[in-house]
Amino acid sequence: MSLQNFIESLDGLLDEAKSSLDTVASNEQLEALRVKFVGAKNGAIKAVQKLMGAIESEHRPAAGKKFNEVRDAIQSLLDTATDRLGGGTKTSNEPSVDPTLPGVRPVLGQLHPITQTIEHLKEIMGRLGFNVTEGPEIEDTWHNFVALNIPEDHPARDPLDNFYLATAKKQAQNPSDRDAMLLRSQTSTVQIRVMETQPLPLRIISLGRVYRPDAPDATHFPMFHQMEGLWVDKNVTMAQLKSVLRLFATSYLGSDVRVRFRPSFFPFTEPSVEVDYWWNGNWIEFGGAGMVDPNVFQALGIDSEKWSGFAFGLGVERLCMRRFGIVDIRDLYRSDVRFLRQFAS
Ligand code: FA5
Repeated sequence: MSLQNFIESLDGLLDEAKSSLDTVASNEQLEALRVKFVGAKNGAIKAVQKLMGAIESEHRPAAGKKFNEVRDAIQSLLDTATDRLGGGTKTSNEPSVDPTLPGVRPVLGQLHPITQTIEHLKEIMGRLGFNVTEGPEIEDTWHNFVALNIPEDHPARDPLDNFYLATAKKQAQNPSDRDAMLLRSQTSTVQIRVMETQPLPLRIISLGRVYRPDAPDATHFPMFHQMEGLWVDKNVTMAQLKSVLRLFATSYLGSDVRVRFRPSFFPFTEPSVEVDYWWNGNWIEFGGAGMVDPNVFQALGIDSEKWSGFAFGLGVERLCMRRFGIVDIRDLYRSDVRFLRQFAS
């Protein structure tokens, strides 16, 4: 092949590339042209390169130079077309997106209503001087029952009413087994842990999950949260307990909330009460409370002649439901974002 013919075919190829790449209108067409001109297997450039072998050796340097020029020129035409269609590094000032289109609003997460409630309760109780403490969700029977004055034969310890851990299977046969572990059934366990470790006087709350094999219904769930409160000092009275709970209820549920105390029984308080609020024509129980039983102080080596205290345990879900107007506790745990999103913090 003569040098002249080789140069002519290269010029022809460049002309063809120019006219098609200057007007290419879509990325699909551009891709087809890229394959056509510079495709590694059957591209036109490749085909012309193969012809170089047939050129007389004295003309080969000139042919190689021309080949390189045309190959680079076609590549730069491809780059320009790519930029123009918005596919590559931008070289023109033309925006590749339409800035006048409305933006896509990012979906923001938010705190679960129960988490919001917990934060709110901590804030209210903090203002009343209660410090926040924590305790483990997996407990031994000493903290969950024995130290709380719940005797071995008490129905509250029944394996059917608790989530004993598999390691404690033998508990079913022997409820007095002190090594048995369970998912705590109440946050009152934290009362014991705090009095074991912190100096008196003390004023604490503890918020966390508790577990009971209760059948789910509108107001019961097998996992729920409680807020435990404990105030131990000299001369703590039932009147103070009632004032604190009333203050708490009006701060959290509004000044018009109606609260009532019903005489009740808990092994670890004496006297004991159950605490209800009025909602939608019914009294709803939201917690239990009472004066710390001297037996509890004694189990911990605390002088019950010198120290007195009150304790309370409130259901966090029921407080949250009342505040947000949620009528079925199960809705809180269906993980339906459309439902949960309604309760923005
Ligand atoms: C107790 O758990 C006592 N530890 C409370 C206490 C603490 C009394 C300190 C005295 C001194 P009770 O089992 O009643 O008490 O539960 C307290 C609250 O937890 C209930 O009023 C209710 O609001 C909530 N609750 C109980 N069971 C469930 C459940 N399955 N689902 C949702 N909330 C529940």
